[in-house]
Amino acid sequence: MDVILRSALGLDRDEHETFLADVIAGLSDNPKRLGAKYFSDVAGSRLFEEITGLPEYYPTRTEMGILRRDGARLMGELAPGTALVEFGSGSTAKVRVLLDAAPTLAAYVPVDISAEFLGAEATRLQDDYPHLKVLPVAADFTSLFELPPQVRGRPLVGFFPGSTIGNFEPHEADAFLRRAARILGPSSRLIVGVDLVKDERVLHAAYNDAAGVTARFNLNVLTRINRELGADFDLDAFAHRAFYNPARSRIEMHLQSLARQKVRVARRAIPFRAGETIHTENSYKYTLARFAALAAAAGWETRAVFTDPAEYFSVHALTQS
Ligand code: AVI
Repeated sequence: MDVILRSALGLDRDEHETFLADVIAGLSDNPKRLGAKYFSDVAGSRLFEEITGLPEYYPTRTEMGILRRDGARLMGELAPGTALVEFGSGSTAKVRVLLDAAPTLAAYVPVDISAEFLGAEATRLQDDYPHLKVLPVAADFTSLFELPPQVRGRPLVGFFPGSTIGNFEPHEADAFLRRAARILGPSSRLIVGVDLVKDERVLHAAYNDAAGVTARFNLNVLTRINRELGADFDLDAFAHRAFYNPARSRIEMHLQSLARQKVRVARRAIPFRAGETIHTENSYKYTLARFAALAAAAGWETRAVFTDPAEYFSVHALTQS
């Protein structure tokens, strides 16, 4: 499981209204678009978990390999009482590798939008690491939030794995890094997983797997809109399209209308031309230098970078400059 699990547990009334407003606005736009955050209902989260184990989807296992090999060096020397703060802790698989590599860590703060999910994972983790103070925070890490009082004044290390930063637009990635600096405070550190620019064929395969799981993941957003917003998308009339856009260094995911058609969403008729697409996700790929520059502009100095031998994926150890 990865960070995308974080909002898998259903929407409250306000979130439902926001979902509807976002869908209507996105489908009325030109080109049409939908927010990638809406992938993560229960089915979408399961499909994403399946994606992370696909032979073509290298990021998860490659990052895990780097954390296993270089976890101790990534964490470096830790001052007594150091706390680890994870942004969007969908699953604890990756942080467990860091906790094992840094047994002197005093506290772990998983920050996640889903309080229920967070509670279950945090309890399991607390049982497995009894010496560690596990202090979950239910918050949206894409806005400012308060750390628990127990970690204020402690040395802090942030952790943001999975190249989730690649799903942010560059200005959002900059804003995230600046916010993380404010939340973690002066002299803190941040460990970030970042997917790298590479042979387009490798990238293409990772988002167009032979088993069609990524296609089901992409199309699932339409199933969700049908179910939760009373829409009538015909899933056979749309196809998954994912391709690398070299000018923007990003994988783009789209859903392409296979015919001229009208779709009803909450009593509105949304027209589609044959071939028209809904842009559903971007996954930015960085070079090491480009990510270091992004981090530097947001106030983070690169202390060390670890990659796999093929340089498919990178994990950056940053300190506040
Ligand atoms: C969650 N995120 C880092 C994934 C990615 O690779 O951008 C989401 C994903 N979309 C399709 N496959 C995986």
